[in-house]
Order: sequence, then structure tokens, then C-alpha cells
Amino acid sequence: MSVFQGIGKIQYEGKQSKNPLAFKHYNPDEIVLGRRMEDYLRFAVAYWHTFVGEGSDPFGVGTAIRPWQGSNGLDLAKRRVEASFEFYEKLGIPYFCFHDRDIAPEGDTLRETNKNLDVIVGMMKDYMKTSKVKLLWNTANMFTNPRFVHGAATSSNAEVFAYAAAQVKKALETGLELGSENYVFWGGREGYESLLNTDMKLELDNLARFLRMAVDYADEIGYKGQFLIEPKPKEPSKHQYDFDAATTIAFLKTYGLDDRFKLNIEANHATLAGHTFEHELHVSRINGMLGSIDANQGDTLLGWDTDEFPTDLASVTLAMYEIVKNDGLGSGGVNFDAKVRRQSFDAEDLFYAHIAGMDTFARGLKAAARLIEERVLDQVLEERYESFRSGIGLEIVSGKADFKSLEAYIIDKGEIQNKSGRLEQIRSLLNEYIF
Ligand code: XLS
Ligand code: NI
Ligand code: NI
Repeated sequence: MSVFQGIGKIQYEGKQSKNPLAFKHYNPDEIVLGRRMEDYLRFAVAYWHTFVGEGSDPFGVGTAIRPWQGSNGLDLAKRRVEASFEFYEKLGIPYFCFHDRDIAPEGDTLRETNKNLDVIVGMMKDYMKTSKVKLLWNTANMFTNPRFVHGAATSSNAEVFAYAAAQVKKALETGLELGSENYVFWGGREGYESLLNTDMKLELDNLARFLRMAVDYADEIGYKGQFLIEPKPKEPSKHQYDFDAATTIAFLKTYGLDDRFKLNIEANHATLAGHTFEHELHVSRINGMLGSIDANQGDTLLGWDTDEFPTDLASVTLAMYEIVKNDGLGSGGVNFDAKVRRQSFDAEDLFYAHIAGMDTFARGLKAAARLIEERVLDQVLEERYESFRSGIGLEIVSGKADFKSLEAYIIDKGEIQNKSGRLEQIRSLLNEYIF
């Protein structure tokens, strides 16, 4: 019996379709820049928002109506697995992502918790034998339980460090078992509230030690997934150590971990850091560190991680521009780390929301592909930086110039002529490709 009754397989019906349960732009087999759209986008469902979240907020309980409600403990966990595979298949989404605690309830000891996990992981493995759906990434929830009040790998309590290590050890074994293509670290409470009681140097050193242990254990058991770090500037910690892409890259390089990690960039985390999504993707890309994305959007009128489904076509186009320039995301993908609004409480809204996100990304991909094929922004850059391709500019970039030669070149010249950046004209041109 189906869980999501009355909803069939979501089909591509094209732009003219008025069917809310159909794709208007996402056409998995359509070739964009030589690759199937499905292979370019590698969409994933975030288990926590879609099968666990119920729409509670600090002022009220959940509002969501879900077919799996009414069960508890492992039974509830099993019903969610059952629903999840039906959901992926009806939407034609090739991947999913989860935290360990999303999929199975905690027991009284870590040993019991692991036993619960084994039951559900076994069940997922069975489903995955007959389904084409794969695990894009898994991660460990080291922020919900009160034991993580001071952090996990950056806790002031060494026993918590040990607990977190054991948890990630198990999570890597889970990744190996289910064939996850990446393993994510999002530093939920890896940060601090006040320097008055924080040994920042010890905490950062410990975080690096922890990540090294994870890499070593992965090598030991033969886990081949790509390690990813997901930067976020704040929430729940006031100062989060993985503030943004640049901070995280500097941390990884400082501790010699940059060859084993890439970044998972989330749109709403970028905006919380005071950046655009494309800024964070760009910083990651030019450093060879762009691994995967958490696709969502924030609300500039609210100061927190609202995790809305991505529908802002302009932003998504610029994001896809970076991803296409990166030649795709490799083993990464587009994970909808997004939740339906509290007022969208029907199970059907889960479908509408994912369709909205998938169609927006499909359109963004097509627009980005055209921008790249027609070299629109490449040309802008070529013209703007033309002075570095000959004469004194070429001497600078080829390493031939020094302060003395540059002084000699410029000292008797008259006032310098600059060229307009023509930003408004470029933005207007961009609109022609987006809309
Ligand atoms: C929270 C994060 C989280 C990670 C996975 O803000 O986005 O959901 O993606 O732990
Ligand atoms: Ni995320
Ligand atoms: Ni987030």
C-alpha cells in the first residue's frame, strides 16, 4: 500500500503544463553541456527536514500532518524509511542524506543507540538493493543531545570528545555499509559563546585532531567517500569556527587537512555570513575545494537559518554558473537542506516544495549553460582585465616586474585612464539569460 496516496510518479510535462504535480523544467534525460541534467544536478532529499521535521518553532508545536505519525521509537523510524523510498522514487530524486539520529532513536547507552541504528541501516540497505536511490552523504548529529552543550570535538570535556569520536566512527561504518559518496561535518556546536571561559587554541587543535582521526579511520576501514565541511557563521553557536568558506579553507590548510576535505556550501549559511551564495561557491571553486551544496534560501528580513526551498531563480542561476564552471560537483550533489513552511502542513506540500526546488535548479542550470556557451561573463572579465594581457600587466602576472621596474614605468606618466565597469548594463544583460 502506498504511503503518499493519490500521488503518482512526478513526470516532466514541460513549460506549458499547469499540473502542480509535474516538472516544468526538470527533465532528467535532457542533455545540458554534454551531460544528462540528472547527472549534473544529483539532487538529494534531506531526511531530517522531510521525514523528521514537523514544523515546530520556538513559539509553537509542529503543525505537519504526516502519514507516519502515530508510531513511536523504532516503529516510527521504520515507517519513515518506508515513506522515504516511496518519496524518492515518486519524485525521481536519485539521492538522500541523513544524520545518524534522524534515522533511528537513541537508546540508554551508545551501544544500544548503535543497535537501533543497525536495524534501520539494515532496512535501508535492503531497500537500496532494489532501488536506484543512493546515499549522497551521511553525518553525525553532535548538537541536539544535552551532552554536546559545550560542543563535540571542541568541547571542554574530554569525555564528550571521546563520545563524539565513537559516534563518528560508527557513522563512517554506516557510510561504508550504505555506500555514501561523501561524509559531512557540519560543526553544530563547534564554536564558542565567550572568550572569558574558552581556550580557543586548544579547541581548534582538538578539532583538527578529531578530523585527522576521522580520515585515518576511514582509510583503515576502506571508506572512500569525500570528506566535506559545511561552513556556517553562527547558530546555534554565537561564534562558529567554520565561519565561512575562506575561514574553513584557512583552517584546513593550517592543519594540513586540505588534501582530504572539500566544502559543502549552503546558501542560507552564506547569507548568514554576510555573503552571497555565489561568493561562497566562488571562493571554494577557485581554491579547488567546491565539493557539494546544501540548496535552500534564507529570508533577508529574518536573521536566522530559515532553510526555505530555493525558488530565487537569479541566485540559483549564479550558483549553477559556479557549479558548471567547476565542471559539476564530482561526488557531491544538490541536497535540499530545506523545509516546508509551518503553514504548508500537508504531506503533498513536500512534493510541491521539491518540485519547486528542482525546477528552479533546472532553469538555473540551463541559464548558466547559455551564459557559459556564449561566454557572456567570460567576455566581461576579458575586457575588464585586458591590461594584464600585454605590456606592463603581462610583466606583473608573469612575475617579471618588481617595485623598481614598476616605478620606472609609471613615474613620468600622466594621469591614468580608467574604464567604466558597466555594471548596470551587465546586470540587464544577465536578466536576458535568466528570465
Ligand atoms: C544546519 C545545517 C545542517 C547540516 C547537516 O544549519 O545546515 O542541517 O546540513 O548537519
Ligand atoms: Ni546544511
Ligand atoms: Ni543550515
